[in-house]
Amino acid sequence: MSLESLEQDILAQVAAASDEAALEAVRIASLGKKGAVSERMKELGAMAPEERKAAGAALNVLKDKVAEALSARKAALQELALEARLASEKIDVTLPVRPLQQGTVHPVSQVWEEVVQIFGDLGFAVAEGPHIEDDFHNFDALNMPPEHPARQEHDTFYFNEKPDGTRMVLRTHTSPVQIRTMLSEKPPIRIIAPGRTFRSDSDMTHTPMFNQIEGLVIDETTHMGHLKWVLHEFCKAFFEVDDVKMRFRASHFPFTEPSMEIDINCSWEGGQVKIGVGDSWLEILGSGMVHPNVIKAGGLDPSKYQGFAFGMGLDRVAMLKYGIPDLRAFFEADLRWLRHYGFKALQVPTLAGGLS
Ligand code: 2NL
Repeated sequence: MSLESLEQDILAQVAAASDEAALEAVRIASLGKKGAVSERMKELGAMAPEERKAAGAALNVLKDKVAEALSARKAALQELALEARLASEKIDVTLPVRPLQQGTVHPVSQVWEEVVQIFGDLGFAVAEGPHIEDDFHNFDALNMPPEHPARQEHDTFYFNEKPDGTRMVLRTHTSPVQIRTMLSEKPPIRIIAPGRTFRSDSDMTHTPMFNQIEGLVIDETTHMGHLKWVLHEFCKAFFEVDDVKMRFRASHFPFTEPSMEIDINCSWEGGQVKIGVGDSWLEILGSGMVHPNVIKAGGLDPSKYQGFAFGMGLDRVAMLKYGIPDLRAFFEADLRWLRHYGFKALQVPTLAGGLS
C-alpha cells in the first residue's frame, strides 16, 4: 500500500471513531509498537542511505499528521461527551414546585414557636439542656433533697444504677436547664426553657412524655410586680385578646417561695372555651419567687440576687388555644389528625405578621 493510501486509510478511521475507546484502538493500530506506521519504520533499516532519508522524512510527516488528527478527534469527542452530560443533567429551575400540602406543622411545634416569639419580644433568650439528667440538676438543686415528698409525685423514670451507686433520670421538668444557666451565666438572666419532659404517668390527661415551658428571671431587684406584668403580657399575646383577667392563688412548689398558681378568666358558652371573657377560671401557669436555696444551688448569692420563675404545660395550652380535645392523640402520629390540627408549613408565627 502506498504511503498516501495508508494516510487516507488511518485518517478515515480516526474520523469514524465514535468514542474515546474506538479512537484509542485506532491509535494502537497505527502508532502503537506493532501499528501500521511503526511497521513501516522498521523497514527503513534495510534501505540504502539515500532512499532511507526520503522515506524516513515522509514517514515522520505521516506520523505527525496521524498524531495531530488523533488529538484533535480526542478533544472533539471529549467536548461532545461533556455536552451530552450537561444536556442530560440539566434542570429547569423555573418549573413550578410540586404542591407542598402533604406535611403540616404539629400543634405543639406551632405553640412552641409562638411562645418563643412572645418571650423573645420581651427580651428572653431560649435555653436548652439534656433530657437525661442527674439527681443534682433535676432534684437537689431545686430544693428537693432525697427525702422530699415531692420526689414521689414526679413519677420519675430512673436509669440503672452506675458503679458509684448514682442513677440518671429522664428529666421530670425543664427546671434543670435553668439551674445549668444559673451555673454558667452571670445575672441578669432572662430565659425560657421549652422542651420534652418525662413522668411515668399515663391516662386521659397524662402522657409519659410531655412538653413544658419554664421561664426564669434573675437580677438584683426583680420582684413579683415584674412576674405579674410579664405573665399578663404573655397571656394577652398568646391568646390574641385585648385583655384577660388573672387570678393569683397561693400554692406550693419546693423551688419557689412564695408560690402562686395563675388562673385566667374564660367562658364555656357554646361548648367551646373562650379566653378573656366570662366569669369562669382556667388554671394556666405555676409561678413564684425563686427560693433562696435554689439561687444558692445555682451558684449565686441569695442576699444579692432574687427573681421569679414560672412553668406551663405546652401541650395543655396547645389544646386550650386550638380546641383539641384529647391529649393522647398528640403523640400518636395519626395522619388524619395531623392534617386536621396541623398548621401550614412556611407560615411561621411572628408578632408582626400574626401568631396563628
Ligand atoms: C407548673 C409549675 C413551675 C417553676 C416551675 C422554677 C425553676 C427554677 C427555680 C424556680 Cl430553676 N422555679 N420553675 C417555678 C414555679 C412553677 O411550674 O405548673 N408547671 C407545669
